[in-house]
Amino acid sequence: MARLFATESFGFRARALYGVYAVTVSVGICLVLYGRAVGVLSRAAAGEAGSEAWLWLGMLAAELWFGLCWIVAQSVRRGPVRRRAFRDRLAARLGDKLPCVDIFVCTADPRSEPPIMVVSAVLSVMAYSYPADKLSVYLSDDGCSALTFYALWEASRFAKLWLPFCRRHSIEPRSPAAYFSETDAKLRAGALCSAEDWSLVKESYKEMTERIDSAVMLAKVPEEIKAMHKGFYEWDSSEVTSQNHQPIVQVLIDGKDRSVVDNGGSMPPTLVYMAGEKRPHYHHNFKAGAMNALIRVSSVISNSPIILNVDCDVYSNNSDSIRDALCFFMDEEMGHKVGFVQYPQNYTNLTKNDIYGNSLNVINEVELCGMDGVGGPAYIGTGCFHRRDVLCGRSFAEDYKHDWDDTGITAAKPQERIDEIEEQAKSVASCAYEASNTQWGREMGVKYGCPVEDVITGLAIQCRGWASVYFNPQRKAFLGLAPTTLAQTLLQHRRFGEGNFSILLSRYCSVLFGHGKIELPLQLGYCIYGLWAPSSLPTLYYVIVPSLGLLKGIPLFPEITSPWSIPFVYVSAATYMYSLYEALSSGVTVRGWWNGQRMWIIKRTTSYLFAMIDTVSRLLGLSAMAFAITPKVTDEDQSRRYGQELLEFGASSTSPELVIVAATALLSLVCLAGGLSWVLASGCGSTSCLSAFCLQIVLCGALAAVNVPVYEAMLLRKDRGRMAFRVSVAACFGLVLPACLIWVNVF
Ligand SMILES: *[C@@H]1O[C@H](CO)[C@@H](O)[C@H](O)[C@H]1NC(C)=O
Ligand SMILES: CC(=O)N[C@H]1CO[C@H](CO)[C@@H](O)[C@@H]1O
Repeated sequence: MARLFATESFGFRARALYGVYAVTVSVGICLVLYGRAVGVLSRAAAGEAGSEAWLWLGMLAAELWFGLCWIVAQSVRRGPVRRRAFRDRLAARLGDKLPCVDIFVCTADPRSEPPIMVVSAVLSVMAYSYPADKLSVYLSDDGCSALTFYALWEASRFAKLWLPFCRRHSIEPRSPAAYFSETDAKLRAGALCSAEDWSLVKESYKEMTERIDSAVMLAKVPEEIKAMHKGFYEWDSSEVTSQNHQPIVQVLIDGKDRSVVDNGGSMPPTLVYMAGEKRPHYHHNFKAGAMNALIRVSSVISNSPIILNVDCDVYSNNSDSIRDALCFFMDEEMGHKVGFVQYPQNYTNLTKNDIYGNSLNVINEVELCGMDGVGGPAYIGTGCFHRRDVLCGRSFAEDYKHDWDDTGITAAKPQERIDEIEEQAKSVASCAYEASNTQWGREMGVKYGCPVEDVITGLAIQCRGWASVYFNPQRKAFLGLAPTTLAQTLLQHRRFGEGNFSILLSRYCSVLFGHGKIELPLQLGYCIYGLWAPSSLPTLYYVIVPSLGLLKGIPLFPEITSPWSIPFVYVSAATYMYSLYEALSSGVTVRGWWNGQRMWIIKRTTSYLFAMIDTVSRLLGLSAMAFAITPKVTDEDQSRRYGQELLEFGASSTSPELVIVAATALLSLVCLAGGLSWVLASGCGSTSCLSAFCLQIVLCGALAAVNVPVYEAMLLRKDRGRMAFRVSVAACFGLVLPACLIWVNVF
């Protein structure tokens, strides 16, 4: 029987070339470390320059760490694979005998995630080309906001116009916001529909947007609308706040009810609003708690065997994605092993040169493919299809066979009225339910207690024997919104860094937890992200100490004329060339790569530093876990600068992150200028001096070059996104100047 999917290897065009690269760089790293160790010993033995030996020891430690990170990163670079799905074979085999699918959309806060954006995400997944009676869409509102409920209610009405329109004209993408943001002429040409039909839908979308936006602005649902759905009465009591409220489950559309017919004469999918109960004395576990409540609520309402979850800032860009994903689950030979199918996280609103290095291209195009080659990608929390069984804690067994015929409630409980189902669903979304059923968050559902709960959940699934599949089609299936300011980017990475580092330190550390259950390269693959946060210290050392050394005339690298400098030069040149190659082959521009290098340093010296401090202080019990949502709102002015690829420092903001960015940038510049003038004015009068400081000058010069946009923001720019004057002053007089003075006088 023909397979439903194919797997092929790809990668460095000539595998042999990759082998040469990997072997020579490994040898180079060993020589660097050896040369460094010899240098430390000889300086220690020389005695009189005692402090120099300590500085060399610090360099040795940093280089050991970078070498370790490099080796870990190679674990997923040896055999990346790509998957293809044969949707037409699936159709030929199954016809319309498809399994039911539940789709979970999670939102948390109507201020940072505007309801109109959530509505577009929901509409885009409701519009999948899939039998509507087999599709159920659930929105979890962790902010328990009447405004979000109102927006969803509006969406349930607009869906009756939108879904038949999508189907009639096969339009793509099926998020109305994304669709109507294209120019009219282009759309009309693509959609091939009558002008009246088209303007009717467009007008109606515009009106809905205005109603929702004005309700959000007034922070109030219009009185006359409240009477139109019983769900609004859930917010009548003044006791309902986002942190303290009863469980709310409202079925807005019952897709099984044949009397609900959309304007095109066919049924829309089921649409459910849920806000899991929150009480001050119960821990609600953030998104993981919401996901688990969704799993239970949906088991009462539709109980589909396949679950897709997406974030609320993501929309579906391909109405056939469900069928693609099913090819992996339903393949006769391998399908029964597949626990989840992960799609990459792609963004719509990246600028050409990706100023904040947010594209995740290398992760999407290289690392996740590499993990797939050695056992399966991590679960990254959005754009992922799971088996319900797997999410609920089932272990894999060789004889596992899913009976696709009898799962999901298509017409079950016809005698039960919606109200009864809602009551039942509310009881499983209550705090008391989890308190009495303590396996949730541990053995069942998404795991609790970590800011990146998705990753450990996926790891545990793989450790229970399931394979996972990474599917990265040419045409992207899900498109989300990337952070568009520096502050948002740094916040997001602080959370990533903290989450992955706490996994590394917890009992879920992939090397311990996965030992004997998943392959070693996959165990190491998970560590790549865990090493981000602790990398902050060696990076800071490398950014600060060689620059200061140059200022004072302390050589920290071998002389360029000595053979020991060769491995330094080779390892840096080869790894940077390879990283450029990897970036270019993943669709990043050269400037994008360069911007990525700047962000690499900024993230490591700020986000990951704070991530590490947060993690350690949490482990010591000094602070509790927080879950920072990256806001998806920017003002027009900021968007314009984002479009122009100007770094956004927010002229009035003065966070410690910004002071560090300014200080490290300034330090490189000051030390480069000071060092160069000193060397060129022949502070030591010969070429041997230049030779001793050559590598340090190159490093310091590269740091200064990569920071040029930071200097511009501090000194030249006039717009509202420049660096605040106070930040520059604080960095200059609070950090850089004292550091230089102390350094010059002490060492
Ligand atoms: C999104 O889908 C459209 C087709 O509707 C396609 O042309 C486009 O390339 C897709 N976007 C991405 C980023 O793949
Ligand atoms: C929501 C959001 O931030 N959208 C932005 C995406 O990026 C473009 C520029 O490329 C901005 O104009 C949008 O405002």
